[in-house]
Amino acid sequence: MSLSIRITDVHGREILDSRGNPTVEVEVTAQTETTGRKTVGRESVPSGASTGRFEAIELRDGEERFFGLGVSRVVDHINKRIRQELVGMNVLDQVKIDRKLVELDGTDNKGNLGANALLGVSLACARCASNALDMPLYRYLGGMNAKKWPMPMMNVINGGAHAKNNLDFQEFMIVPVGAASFPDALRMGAEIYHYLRLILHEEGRLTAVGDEGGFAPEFSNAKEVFACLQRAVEKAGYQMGSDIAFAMDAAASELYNSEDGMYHFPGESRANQSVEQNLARPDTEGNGEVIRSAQEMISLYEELALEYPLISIEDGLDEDDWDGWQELTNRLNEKMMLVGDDLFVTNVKRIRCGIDLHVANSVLIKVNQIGTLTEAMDAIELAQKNGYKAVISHRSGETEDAFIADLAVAVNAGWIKTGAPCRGERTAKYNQLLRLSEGLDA
Ligand code: 2PG
Ligand code: MG
Repeated sequence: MSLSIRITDVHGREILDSRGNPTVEVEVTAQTETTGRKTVGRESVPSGASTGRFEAIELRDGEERFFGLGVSRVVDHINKRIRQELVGMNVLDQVKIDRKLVELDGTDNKGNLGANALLGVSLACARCASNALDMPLYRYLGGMNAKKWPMPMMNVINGGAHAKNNLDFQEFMIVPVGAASFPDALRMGAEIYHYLRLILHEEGRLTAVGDEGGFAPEFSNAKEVFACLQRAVEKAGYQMGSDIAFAMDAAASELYNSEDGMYHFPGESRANQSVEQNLARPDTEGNGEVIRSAQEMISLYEELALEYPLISIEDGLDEDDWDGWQELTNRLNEKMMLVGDDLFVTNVKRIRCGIDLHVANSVLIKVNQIGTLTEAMDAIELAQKNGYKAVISHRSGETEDAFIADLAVAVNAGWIKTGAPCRGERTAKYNQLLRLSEGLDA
């Protein structure tokens, strides 16, 4: 007889995320048949700012409260439609539960009940199951083979949609590739983060932080940022390349203009214009606006990689520029991780397309881009089986939930990006990894 832990209740509520916007929290309660014991699993749902066009739909109320961002309709879906269907199901049947959720929604993009409704319930079921089995979540999700701590990519300078500065690229990350353990990796990142604050302060730059906990000062362009990061790395006593590498998320879909097929850099343009004598620059149009073609974007990445130990570029080009991505992959595939975020949106159909076209070599995994745990794990499996790396990722709007830390270990992802080593919603994940790393071998 198989173990039966029946769902007795599903309860959703509206809570606040790290940006102070409403999001969904779900509690799933289940009862173990043999013992009568009741267990609760609670999970919440993150939210992006630079969202991909092909992501599953995050439903919002669109009414006056919370400037239209309320999720009371979503909560209603959870407490009525979804609850009604799930009560009585075995909480251990994650795949069946997720299929049921997808079927209940009935659309391709989860626009009916909302990916935020589905995901909250899906994750809370997994959490409830692991609690009921008295098993750590990573062990429940990954089984006996879950063993590897993920290398953190720590976003210490924020730009793009995550900050109000002139930086057009969204994320500048430090990666402690020389670390021997997760605690070492995190310590190295935190030390550099503090030296970075000191250096920014000495240079008269702002040390206020952006959405992901990284600093958000004014810089004119990516090269200036990396030069500053290098100063922080060296001041902290680390070797560039062997101890610390760099990674970035260009979030290029945010810069792409489909009308002219070019990438526009409004921040860099403003920064150039504010220089007293606006000297003509080779990459500047007559009107002072900085615009780059896909070819020029790739050349810029090549230049950056020549100067700095840049091991990963995420969303280097637009989410629909498959030709550009092929070129990008041809030119940089051997040198670094080319991560598809908006490009793949954790969707097996798009990842399959990328594999067939030899586009990118890594996949960013964001559970809320697709809406159920099973589909996210399918995406990870497809990527890994085809030699693509899986980078488990937070969103810029987060909660104190640390599910993704366990997920990264469960699937032996090897990589996680979850912001700066600062701010509770980011450190929640890192601190959970510290706990988990005590029991890991690799
Ligand atoms: C990204 C993410 C997370 P957002 O683009 O990779 O860093 O940002 O959640 O705003 O999409
Ligand atoms: Mg991204």
